[in-house]
Amino acid sequence: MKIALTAAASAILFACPLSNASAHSTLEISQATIGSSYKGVVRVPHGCNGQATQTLRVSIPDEIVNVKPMPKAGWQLSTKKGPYATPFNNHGKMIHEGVKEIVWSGGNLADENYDEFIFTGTISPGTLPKATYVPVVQECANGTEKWIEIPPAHDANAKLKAPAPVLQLVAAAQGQTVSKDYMIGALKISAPWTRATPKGAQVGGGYLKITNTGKESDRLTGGTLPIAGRLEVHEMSTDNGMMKMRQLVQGLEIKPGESVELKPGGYHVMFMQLKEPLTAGKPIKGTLVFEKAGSVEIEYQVAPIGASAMPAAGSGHGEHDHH
Ligand SMILES: [Cu+2]
Repeated sequence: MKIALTAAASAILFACPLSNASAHSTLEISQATIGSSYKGVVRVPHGCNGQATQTLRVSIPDEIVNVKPMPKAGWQLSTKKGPYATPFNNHGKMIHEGVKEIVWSGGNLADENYDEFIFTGTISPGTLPKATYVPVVQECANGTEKWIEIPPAHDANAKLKAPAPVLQLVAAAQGQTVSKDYMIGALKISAPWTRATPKGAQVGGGYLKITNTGKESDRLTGGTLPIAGRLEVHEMSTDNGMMKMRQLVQGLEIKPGESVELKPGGYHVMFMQLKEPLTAGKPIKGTLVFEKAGSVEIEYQVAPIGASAMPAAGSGHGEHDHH
C-alpha cells in the first residue's frame, strides 16, 4: 500500500516531543511465542494533527487467533469477525473464524494524552517464526492517523513514516514446548513425545498417555511413523535385575475409565528400522492405531538424546486459554 505523506505531515512527526519510537503507535509487548497466549497492548501516544482520537481500529493479522478485546470505559467496543486463513485447533475443536478487527469508538483521547487499548489472543500453533503486523488507525474529528505501513519483504528494517506496530513471532524454546492432546472416539491421547536419536540408530521410543473416557475397552495395536519401517507396541520390564523389552503382540489394553502412561522404562511405542534420525526440537507426525477407535494422527515433540522426560511437557497443556 502507498501512503502519501506531505511535507507538513512529516514535519509534525519530527516535531513530536517524544522520542521517535514512542511517537508511533506500537505494541507494548512486541514478541510472542507461537502456540502461546498473547496480550496485545496498543499504545497510542498522540492524536491526529493536534486533534483528539475518537475511534481506534486495530486489524488482527492471520497469525493471531482466539482474539478477545478488553472493553474500555468511555468507549464503545465492536468487532468484525471473519474466516481464519488457517483453522485453529483449540483442544481438538477446529475453530474456523474469529475477530479480525477491533473498533473502540465514541471516545475522546486528547492529543496531549496517552492511552492503551488491550486485547488477548493466541499465536496460531502452525505459524512459522517471523514478523507480523497489527495495523492501527486512529480517527479524529477531521482526519486520521494510519499506522499501517508494512516493510517490504526484502527489507525488514526499511525506514517507514507510519509503520504498523510489529510483533515478532518466535518458536517455543526448548522446555516450553506446547504439547497437544488428541481425541479419537472416547480415547484421549496426551502429550506425545520422543527423543532424538544418534545418527545411524535403528530404533526410537515414543511416549504418551492414553485415557479411555468411554465405556468399552480398547487396545493400542500399532501405528506408523514416516521415517520408520514399522512401529510396535512394547513393554519394558525388569527380570532378574535385567531390563527386558517385549512386543505386546495383542496390543496394549486401555480399560474404560482408566489411563495408561507410556513412558521410559515401561510401555512405549517402538519405532523400528529408522531411516533417518529423530531431531531434538523438530516435532514429527505419525499415527496410532487402536483396535476399535481406529487410526489417529498425532505429533510427537522431540526431546534431546537420552532425555528421561519431555521438559515441562507437564499434563499436556501449554498456556492456552481454557473455556
Ligand atoms: Cu521397545
